Amino acid sequence: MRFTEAQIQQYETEGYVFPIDVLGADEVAQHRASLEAVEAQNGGKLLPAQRPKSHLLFKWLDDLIRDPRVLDPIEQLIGPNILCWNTIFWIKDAGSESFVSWHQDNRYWGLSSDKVITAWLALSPAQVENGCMRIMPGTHKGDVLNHEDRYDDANMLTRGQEITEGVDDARAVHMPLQPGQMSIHNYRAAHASGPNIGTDRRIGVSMHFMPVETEQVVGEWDSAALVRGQDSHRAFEHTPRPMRDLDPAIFAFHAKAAEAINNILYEGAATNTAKL
Ligand SMILES: O=C(O)CCC(=O)C(=O)O
Repeated sequence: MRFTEAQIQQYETEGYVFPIDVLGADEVAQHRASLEAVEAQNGGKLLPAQRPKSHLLFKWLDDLIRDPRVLDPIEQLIGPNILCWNTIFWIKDAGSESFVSWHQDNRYWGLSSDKVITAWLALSPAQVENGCMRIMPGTHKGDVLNHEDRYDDANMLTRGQEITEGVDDARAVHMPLQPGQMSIHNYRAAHASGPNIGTDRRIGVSMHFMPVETEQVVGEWDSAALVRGQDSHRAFEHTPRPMRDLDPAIFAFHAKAAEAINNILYEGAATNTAKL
């Protein structure tokens, strides 16, 4: 899939594009089953430490971040040499109050580039009633807005960080997706999502892509997968590839990489509530 000129223009001016067809129904079913098999080993939920850098835990996800159906449109926006910094699951069970407050990711990720793109792929329906993402058009072009740490247990963000002013809910755009579709947004764009009052789980996985010239300016050590092209910059250690789901050969690398991200996300916070 390649973006049309109109989609590229939409991304530049509004900061997002959706929906983009990526996976067929069989692939969605297989990936969801793989995820739910790991959840079943832990009583029905991923462990907190299994949410970040999850391409090191799920082989299909490590393949997906290199899949031309995902990368071809990303390359049109950020060029041919691409790193995937992180992959995170965002799961809201049916009836769950979990939500995501309005935030901009460039405030927290310690990445030097303005070009970082989040691709958010749905493994179940992500509709308004089960808490699909909402985005504030154009906020990727402005300043970083003021955020406050609110530490709400139902908030899926590390510190419950929330933009205190500059967001007008009436202008927000919902980004509903069918299973197998993805949205993309610039990580500077303010986004949020509500609770799941639907009857199915809302399962999404986000993949964060950036040009190889990007640097980590908060953490001393960080890692990323080289998913396309060459990395002449080598600012991030390249992540090893799992041979299968939960490949024990790279458990230690995953633990180190997840902890590094956790420390970056909590930098300057009063409390680190993650249980890695
Ligand atoms: O899944 C959600 O509702 C929010 C995801 C998010 O904040 C992100 O991918 O950056």
